[in-house]
Amino acid sequence: MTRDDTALSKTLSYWLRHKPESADLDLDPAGWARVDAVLAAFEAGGRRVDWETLLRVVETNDKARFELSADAGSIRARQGHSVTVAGDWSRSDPPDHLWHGTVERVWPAILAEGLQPMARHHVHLSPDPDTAARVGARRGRPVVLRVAAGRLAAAGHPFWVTGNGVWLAEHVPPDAITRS
Ligand code: HQG
Repeated sequence: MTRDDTALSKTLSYWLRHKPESADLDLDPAGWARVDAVLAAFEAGGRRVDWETLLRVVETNDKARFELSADAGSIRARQGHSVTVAGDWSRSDPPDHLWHGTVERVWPAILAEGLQPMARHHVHLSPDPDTAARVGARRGRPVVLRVAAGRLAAAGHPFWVTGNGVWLAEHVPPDAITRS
């Protein structure tokens, strides 16, 4: 992604995950906004973005953060919301292990109370340790945690997987976490 596309992606994340009202956008219950309203919001903010540019940001986004509806009339964030959306992620049986990347300073809290969703709706888990290390590295030197997802699922904890391979859980108790 170019620098401009990254800036657009950040603005879209903010609108579609956190503050749709800041751009006068209405999200439907599943988190969809109308594409024409999004383009109008960019224009209102003094940044003309055309449809081809928006499509490129959706298609080349490094983490496939956004998706377009089948008719390409609507756009939404795939996950990571703080606004309430009724996710249509699929409930799914996870692999035996999933991974979470974090940093040293929060490890004592995680050890005491497990992984919490914090400002998001879900705990985000990665399918492999390398991805988790990249997630953790956003905040400092990464600490990678292994989560016994298969055992939790067998004990009745729900897991969901998003269209771009991010696993979601409600909470991960400390006894299911191993520091790797
Ligand atoms: C930590 C990005 C204290 C947790 C990434 C993390 C990912 C606790 C932070 C996606 C805790 C929350 C999600 C506890 C968890 N006490 N701290 N009990 N439990 N934490 O950003 O997983 O670019 O909400 O370890 O790449 O870091 O947005 O979650 O450090 O895929 O698309 O609290 O966000 O993707 O931070 O990242 P976040 P995350 P996007």
